[in-house]
Amino acid sequence: MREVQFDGLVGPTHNYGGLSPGNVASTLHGGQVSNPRAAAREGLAKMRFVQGLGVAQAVLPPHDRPHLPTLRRLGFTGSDEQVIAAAGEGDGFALRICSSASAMWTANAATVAPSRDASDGRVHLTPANLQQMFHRAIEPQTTTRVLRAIFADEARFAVHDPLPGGGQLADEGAANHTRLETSAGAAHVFAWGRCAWGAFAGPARYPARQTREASQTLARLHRLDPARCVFPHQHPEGIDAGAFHTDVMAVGTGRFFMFHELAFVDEGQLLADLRRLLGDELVTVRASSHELPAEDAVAAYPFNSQVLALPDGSMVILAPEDAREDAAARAFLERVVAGGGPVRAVHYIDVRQSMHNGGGPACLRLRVPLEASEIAALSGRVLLDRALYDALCAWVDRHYRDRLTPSDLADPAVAREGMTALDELTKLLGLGAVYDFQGAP
Ligand code: SUG
Repeated sequence: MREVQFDGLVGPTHNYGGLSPGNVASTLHGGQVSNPRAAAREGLAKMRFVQGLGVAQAVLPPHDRPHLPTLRRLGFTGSDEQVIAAAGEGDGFALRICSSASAMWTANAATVAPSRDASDGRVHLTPANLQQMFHRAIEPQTTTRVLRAIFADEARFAVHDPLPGGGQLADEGAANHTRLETSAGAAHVFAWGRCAWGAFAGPARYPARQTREASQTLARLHRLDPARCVFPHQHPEGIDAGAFHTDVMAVGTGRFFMFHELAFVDEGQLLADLRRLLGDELVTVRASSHELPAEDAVAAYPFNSQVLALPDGSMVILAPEDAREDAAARAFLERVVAGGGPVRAVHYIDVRQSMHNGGGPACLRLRVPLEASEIAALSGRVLLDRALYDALCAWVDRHYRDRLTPSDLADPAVAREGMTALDELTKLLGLGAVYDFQGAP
């Protein structure tokens, strides 16, 4: 089994809309000028780097934005041009919440279980409903179509509908899920920030996004052994410091898990459960607030790194450039490498365009553990090789602007350019019709 990294291609409307309260970077950079072309190129460079390490890398397409069907549902009428112009009036908020390129953060696209952990022997994917933020709640329909186009073989893959139930089953996808594995077996860590039913200690300043009930439903839907699932509570102080998803303060894969002391409320219980399920092979590294203040963890994102298992069995961390520049974050990552565990090196990568919206390397990828036969059964041309990388770079250079402000979204040319680009992309990736403007069902 190999963990395939499915990265989201950054969409042509990548902009700083200031749309995510509780996501410190999004609020801080709201209204600034973005560079969609540079953002897409940074993402592609990261994918190329990962593939160069010998790790399987794949791509997921961006979504069509501004999303005209949603704008029409909000009551804007007339031609596409009229809809966009009316939604852009005043403070342009309606247009902004329908124009984010947020589908690029594919750690929030879905939650995934490998076939070897599911009792029916299939790979399970549930697209996240992303109920908590309007601009993200319009992603699941297209995400479902895209995943069904790629994971089309129903004998091997089950792509479920997003969870029902509105805010009570609010689900943010794999950003709150970690699969660990040793020779003793696998363990699934499903973290949550609030309960739909029942009392809990919640954050005071910022919203908690994932519900415990959503996490429990995913474990059941994916046919996991309940005895191998744990459901820790995200620390409310961590959320209030800006850890809106678990992956802002914790990351792990295989036999390695690192976390900040403000990631979970009861880390003692979590570690005891993991030790019981995974035995002594599991290596954990904890950062205290003294060693790594929460502000540094949130600003520099050392935990929002990719932990990648290389073909020789060793691991590397792919961290954002910002973590190299932050003394405390860098010292922590250096301690991880020096500690004698499976992680042999830290590589730093510049994904600043995404970071300014609160999305680090780990947000930009969805991990899908697949057997070789399952990789061979994927539909479309989504596995990255040199030729696809070159084709995607040329596609970005042909279609993307190098400057975009939230107010530019009112220009109907932005929507037209996006549709032309995405139509071409679906042909390049061999996906068929996945967008509303292509008449997808
Ligand atoms: O949902 N930012 C995203 C960042 C998602 C990061 N993902 C993970 N941690 N896995 C969010 O808050 C900002 C968009 C804006 O403000 O324009 C945004 O949606």
